[in-house]
Amino acid sequence: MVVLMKKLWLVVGCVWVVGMVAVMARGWFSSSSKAENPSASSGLTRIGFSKVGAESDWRMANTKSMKMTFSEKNGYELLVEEAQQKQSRQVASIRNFIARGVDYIVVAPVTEEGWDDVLREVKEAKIPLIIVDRMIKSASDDLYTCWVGSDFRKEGDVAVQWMEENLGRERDLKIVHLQGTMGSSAQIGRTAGLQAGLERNPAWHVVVSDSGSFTHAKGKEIMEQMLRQHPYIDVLYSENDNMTFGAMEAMDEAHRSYGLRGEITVISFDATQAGLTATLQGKINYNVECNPLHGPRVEEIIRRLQNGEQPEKFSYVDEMSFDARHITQADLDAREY
Ligand code: GYE
Repeated sequence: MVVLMKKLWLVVGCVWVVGMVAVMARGWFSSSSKAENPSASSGLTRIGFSKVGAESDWRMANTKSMKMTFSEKNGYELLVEEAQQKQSRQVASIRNFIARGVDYIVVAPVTEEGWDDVLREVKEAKIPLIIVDRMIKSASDDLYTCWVGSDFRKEGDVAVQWMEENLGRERDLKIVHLQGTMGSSAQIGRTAGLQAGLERNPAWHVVVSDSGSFTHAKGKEIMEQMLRQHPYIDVLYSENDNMTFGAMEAMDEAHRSYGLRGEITVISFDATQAGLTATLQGKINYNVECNPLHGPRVEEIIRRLQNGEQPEKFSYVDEMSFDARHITQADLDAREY
């Protein structure tokens, strides 16, 4: 009996030792493959993401890309706060992320100005801050780790170059200009491209320029007014696809023709699924891509930081553009967003 008990204790002891070794090994492997400084309790890298809002298809695709990349399965806990296009809400979110002690803060800023104070607070808290999509203007580049996004000025230049080559530089063009959220990099860059085109081509005129805040509803509202006030319009230069869709609705309702076979030439930005569909249908003449799939790009930056490497301070995404006369179904099929 005593011998039997001794054997039983031996077996129990062995099972316990093997179990402990397995648990320790698991902990060691998971911490070495995740963040350098993962949040103690969960073992996940915690990321606070402050997004602009839900104003456009582009934004939806951007949010989806971030959520898919920074999933629990991939070793992250992503805290997403949406700001309804208000900077004050973004500042509050960033303070909240500091208070919660996240490992990284990612901000897609609504406008460029007014960030210095909160950036200093992030710096003092020693949390790396990655800016994505739109840019900020700050007293010093040292107030954030790095930025990744689009060259919005180049997007505007590409659109204007197409107008010069296809509509003519001598023509008396009457242009309706639908602007995005005023003070956002996407608006500033795309507007600057048009502005430069106007300076180069004195025959071109902007009949009205107004901000539709990148939304369908506002794009429609402004275009309705413009169509009532201006019987002759040659070009709609709309700074994103969603405002373009709103303007298209207004033009349909007012029985005004547009696109490849119409009176008004339509220039748009983003080239989302829906935007490219309208381009393939000949409703948008020229669509300049703006790529929202930043999740993997931000992850790469975080990976570098975790490895003690210094990521590029500014990284621009390569982008394309689509002409309704040349776009194919294959271009649309290849679109991921
Ligand atoms: O073009 C627009 C969105 O900042 C690049 O914001 C982004 C812009 C995008 O609402 O659709």
